[in-house]
Amino acid sequence: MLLETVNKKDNKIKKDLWEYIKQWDTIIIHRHVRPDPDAIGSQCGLKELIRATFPDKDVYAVGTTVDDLEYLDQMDEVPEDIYEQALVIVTDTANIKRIDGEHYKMAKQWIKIDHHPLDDSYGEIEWVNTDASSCCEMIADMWLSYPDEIKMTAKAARLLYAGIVGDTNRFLYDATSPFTMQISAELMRFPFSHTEVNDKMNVIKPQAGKLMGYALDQFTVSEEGVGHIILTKTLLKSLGMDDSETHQVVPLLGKIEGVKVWAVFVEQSDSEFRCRLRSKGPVVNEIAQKHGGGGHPLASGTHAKDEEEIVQILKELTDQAKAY
Ligand SMILES: [Mn+2]
Repeated sequence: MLLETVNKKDNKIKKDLWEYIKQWDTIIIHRHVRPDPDAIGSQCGLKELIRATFPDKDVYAVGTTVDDLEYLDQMDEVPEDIYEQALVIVTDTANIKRIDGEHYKMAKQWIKIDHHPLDDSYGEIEWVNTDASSCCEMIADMWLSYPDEIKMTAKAARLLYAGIVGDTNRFLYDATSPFTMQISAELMRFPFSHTEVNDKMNVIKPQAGKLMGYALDQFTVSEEGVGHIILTKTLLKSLGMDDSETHQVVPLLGKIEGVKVWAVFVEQSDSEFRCRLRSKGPVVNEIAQKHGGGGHPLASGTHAKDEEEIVQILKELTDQAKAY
């Protein structure tokens, strides 16, 4: 039995979007650079739904392959010349500059499906739902709006479930709603192993374990409740790791008693720092935006060009934590 509480507020846009998708024979789906399970899950889950529903359409998922996420799905090779007659759909990607792949620009029409705050508008149709826990939740929501028309498969259900689990950190984060739980329950009815997905997502590499140990040993927490850690290139090199594996450190500092907001800085090859900001209440995305980034109120990302800018970001976080 399908749930009755579907998200009604987006009914019109979901209908427009689905009707639009029907008109295209070739559809190429992109997502953001440095993908996470929600990016891959929404991209490949949508591909699978469209393919299962319309076997005659050519549907592709493109972008850089990430070894750690290959257990979810594989990327397709797409000849450049088919873009001219294709519809491009971009999932889970707030900004144009974060789209993985270049050729999307050659397509005549784009669609954006995303759950991040709208700070960069693009696409013929834009469906942005900041109440959704994940982009995968939105794709599953579309399915539940047309359950007789859109064909869900075990493969698609596995991908969408993985994205929801990934973006909610197993239903722990604030964005997890009753609707998230209901949708996840509907997906779990399909014959895939959710324990297999959970186990794969839980595995860390030995060097990531060492990095987590370093972070837990070396973090700083201020009186005002601002936690932070800086991961240098030298450190990452000594562990044989690259930046793509550092995300596992991010939730750790939030576990420390007294931490209200926290920042994880990762030095990049050009000596800039990538900065992830997280919060238990004080809003941090305005700070992220001020430094050229963006994101959700309680989870954002930005950059610092040097240590001076790190000090400035920490100062702004301190002011925000004090005011909270
Ligand atoms: Mn997401």
